[in-house]
Amino acid sequence: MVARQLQATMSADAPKATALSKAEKKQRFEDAFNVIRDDLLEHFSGQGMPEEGVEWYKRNLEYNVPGGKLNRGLSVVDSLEILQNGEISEEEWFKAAVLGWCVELLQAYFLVVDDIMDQSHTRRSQPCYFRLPSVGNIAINDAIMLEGAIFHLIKKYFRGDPIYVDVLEFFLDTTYQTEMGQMIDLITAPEDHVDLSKFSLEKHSLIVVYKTAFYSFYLPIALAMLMAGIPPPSEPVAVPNLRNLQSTSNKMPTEPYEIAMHILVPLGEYFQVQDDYLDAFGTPEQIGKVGTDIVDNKCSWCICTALALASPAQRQILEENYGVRPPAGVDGTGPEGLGEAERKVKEVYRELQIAEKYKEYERNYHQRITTVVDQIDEQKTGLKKEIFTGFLSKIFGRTK
Ligand code: DMA
Ligand code: MG
Ligand code: MG
Ligand code: MG
Repeated sequence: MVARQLQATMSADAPKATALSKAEKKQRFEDAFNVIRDDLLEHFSGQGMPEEGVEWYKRNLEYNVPGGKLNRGLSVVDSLEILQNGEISEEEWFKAAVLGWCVELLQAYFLVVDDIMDQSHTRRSQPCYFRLPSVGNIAINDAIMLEGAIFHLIKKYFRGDPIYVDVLEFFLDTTYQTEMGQMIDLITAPEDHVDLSKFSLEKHSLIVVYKTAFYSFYLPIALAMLMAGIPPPSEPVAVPNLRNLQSTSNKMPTEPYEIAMHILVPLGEYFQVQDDYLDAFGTPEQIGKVGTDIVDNKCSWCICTALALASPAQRQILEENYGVRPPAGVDGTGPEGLGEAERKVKEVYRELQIAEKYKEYERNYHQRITTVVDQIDEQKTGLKKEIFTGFLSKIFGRTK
């Protein structure tokens, strides 16, 4: 069954990737998920696992992996195609899709545990996985299995390939960086002690670059670069100066992976600022989740920006109402809507025009990233500007 599906995905008369529309490319990528899921289930079942376990694992995979925007996963295949000027064999396409789905598995793993730690309610317009009555704490092991699945798949499809160890290293390094970011995110937001003086835009940059930018932006593009034969860096790639992210004065590096890092780290920062903005200003229908940053006492871009602008009276209101949990049952998902404290914080956000500040930030960031991308020397580096502009246009102005 799996072999047949794989063959169909890879057959010689399959359409040339570049000839497909955006929707068709997405569909093709989504179809590859079925092959990958069946690989994992077949291997699991082959260990002598009971049918009940196979069903459980299948639900874990189907509930948590495929339902997102797929920007991260798709950008592996899209970028490889761009880097090779559309010259991509069926086998290469499928291997890139495997890596793309591995990035989506990593994302699913982080999200399942993130929702437990953030005590979120909904994700991708459905209840968070751990909220399913039959799941609960089993979600923790299920998340860890999603991570394990990545390494099983990489081994299955890349063992013996010259880039095998580099691929593993990229996954391991970015996973560790994400965990560091999640840790700082969590300890900066203690549940029992609100101290707004711990928040600043600098702290915010540090958190979001580590928790989001590396795995969401650098990882997929670096994987595509590896597959395209761009030799991996001999030294670990330096993280750009975070204090300087918003200026164009960071010097443009010359090594391809450093250039990618130089552009993708600010892009990832911008993406997480959008996530923070949408947490407070997006509707649950739009974003598929109910925002929890205010009640969770998170060091979000919105509160950091508000604190920089607030009058003493407004600061007082923020001090009294930020990080205050509403009464049981009031969680923004029911008819009662938001708790009183959260409403008051949002009122201050409105007075301070945080939404307008965000639009301004977005315009500036777009401008800055475009300026840096323009400086890439495609001949010398083997890179293509389009990888970065493509990623930027996928997320610019997003509302979900
Ligand atoms: C998410 O940060 C970061 C990771 C590594 C999952 P977040 O809690 O703001 O994400 P979300 O708003 O999607 O819960
Ligand atoms: Mg969260
Ligand atoms: Mg979180
Ligand atoms: Mg968020």
